[in-house]
Amino acid sequence: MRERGMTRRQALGIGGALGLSAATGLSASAALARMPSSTGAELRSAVPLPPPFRVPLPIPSVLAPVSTSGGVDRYAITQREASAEILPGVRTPLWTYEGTFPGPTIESRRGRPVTVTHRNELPVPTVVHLHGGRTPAASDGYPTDLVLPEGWQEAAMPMGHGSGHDMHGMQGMQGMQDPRAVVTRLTRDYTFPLDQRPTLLWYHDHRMDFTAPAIWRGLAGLHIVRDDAEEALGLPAGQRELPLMIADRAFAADGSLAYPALDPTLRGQPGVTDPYLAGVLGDVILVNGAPWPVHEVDAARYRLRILNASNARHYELEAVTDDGRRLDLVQIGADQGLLAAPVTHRVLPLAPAERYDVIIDFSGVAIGSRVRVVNRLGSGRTRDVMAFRVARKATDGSRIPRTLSHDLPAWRRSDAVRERKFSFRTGRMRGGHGWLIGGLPFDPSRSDVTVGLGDVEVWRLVADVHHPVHLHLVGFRVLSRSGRPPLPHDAGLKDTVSLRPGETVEIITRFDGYRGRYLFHCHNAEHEDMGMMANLEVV
Ligand SMILES: [Cu+2]
Repeated sequence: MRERGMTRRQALGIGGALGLSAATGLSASAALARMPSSTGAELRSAVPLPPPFRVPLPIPSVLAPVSTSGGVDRYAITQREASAEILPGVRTPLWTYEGTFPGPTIESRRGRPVTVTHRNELPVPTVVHLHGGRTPAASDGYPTDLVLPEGWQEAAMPMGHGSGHDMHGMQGMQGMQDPRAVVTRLTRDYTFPLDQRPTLLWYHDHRMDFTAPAIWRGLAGLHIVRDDAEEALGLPAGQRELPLMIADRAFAADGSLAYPALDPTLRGQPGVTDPYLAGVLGDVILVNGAPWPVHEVDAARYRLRILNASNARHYELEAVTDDGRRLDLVQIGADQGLLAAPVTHRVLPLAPAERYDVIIDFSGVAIGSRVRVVNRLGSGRTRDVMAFRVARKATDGSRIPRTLSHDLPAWRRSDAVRERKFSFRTGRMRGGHGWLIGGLPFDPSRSDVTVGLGDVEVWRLVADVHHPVHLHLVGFRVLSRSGRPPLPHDAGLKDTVSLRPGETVEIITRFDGYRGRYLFHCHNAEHEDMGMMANLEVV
C-alpha cells in the first residue's frame, strides 16, 4: 500500500485541524472560506481498480425473522469473518453480519418491537448500536457493553484493567475502568421497541476505541422502519425504492481492506498512524458494497434512501445526465423520517452517518443514456459514486405529495429549560493527539451531561474542523448555523448534524423516550475512537 506524499487533502486534514485550533483569533467566516472538503487523509489502493459503472448495484438481502410470535419479530445475526469479491477478481476478507457487507437489512414496522440476537464469532469483542433508534439504554450498544467472543481471555481485555504500557497518546481509553459496563459472552439480545417515526436506520459496531476499524472491515447494515401513513403517500416503492449505503474503502496488495491501525489485530492498542489522525479516507467509492456500481432503471421516479456510512468522507452529491444536465434531488426525508414538505436540491451535502431520503425522476432522460451520481468534493476516481442507466419507458403511478407529514416536533427556543455549549476540537490526550468535547476526551466513568426526561434543551455545538455530531436516543432540529438560519438540507428531524470548520450550530431537542446512560459523539469514526464522545444521562 502506497501513501500519497503530503497531498493537499492530507495537509488540509490533520494540518488544517491543528492550524485552525491554533488560530484562536480566526473568525468563523475566515475559517469557512478555507474549508477543506473532508477532514482526513486518503489511503491509496495497491491493486488495480475497475473502471466505473460496470459492476451491478447489489441490494442487501432482507433478513427473515426467526419468529414473529407474541407481537415481537425475532432475528438472529452471527458476526463472523467472511470474504467477498468486492473488486472483480479480488478476494477481500471482511468482518460481517451474517457473511455479507453490508449486512442483511431488517425491515420493521413502527411500534412493533424487534429483538435481534447477535452472536459474536469474530476474534474480538463487539458492540451493536442501532443508529437513529429510540432504544432503551440496555440495548443501545454503550461502547463498554461488550459481547466477548468465546475463549476471550480477560487479561487481553482492553477494558477494566490498568495498563502499564508506555505508549504514546493514541492508545486512547486503554486501562479505563467502567463499573457500569454490562459484558456478555458470545451472545446478546438487543431489543428495539421502534416506537418512532419511520425512517432508514443503520446498525454498526460501536466498541470502545475500535469502532472505526470495525465498521471499515464491514460491520454495518441497514434497518428500515415503515408505517401505514408513509405507505399511503404514494411514493415510489418496491423495485423503485433503493437503499444506497455509500462508503469509501482502500485495498491492500493482498486484496484485504487497507486501514492504518496501530494494531491490525484490533485487540490491543487502539488508534491509527499519525497521518490519519484526522480521519481515514479510501480511494474506492462503494455503494452497497460494490465499487462505482451501475443500476438499470425505468424512466420513472425512484426513491433513493441514501446513507453515508463512510468513516470520514463527506460528499456533495449531484445527478448528472450524459448531456450535462443536473437532475433535481427532491428531498422528502431526513435522518429521522419524512420532512413536512419536499425540499429540492441540485447538490446534496452528506456527512458521515447522515441519511437523506430523495426522489429522483428519470422520466425526462433519454432511453439508453446514463445518469451519473458524482461527488463534487471528490477528485479523480473519488469524484464518481455510481450511475443509473435508463433502460426503458414505463408507466409511473407514484407521486410526491406537497405535504409529507404533520407530526414533526415544533420545539421553540422558549420551550428550552436549559442551554448548553460544547466545543468539538482537537487537543492533547494522554500525552498525544486526541479529539475532545468540551476540552475532555471520553471517559465512561465520568458524568458529562445529565438531562431530565422530557426536558427541552438547546445545545450550541462549536467546531474547529468538520465534525458530524450525533446524539443517541433523540432526534433534534437545527436552529441556526453561526447565527444564520439553517441550510436547506438541515430540514426535518435529524440525529446527526454536520458542523463545518469554524462553525457554531444550534440544535433543539426533547430528551424523551427512556432513562439511562447514552452518548453523544462525533461520527467521524476516527475522531470518535480518539476521544470525541461524551456521556448523556437521562434521569
Ligand atoms: Cu469529529
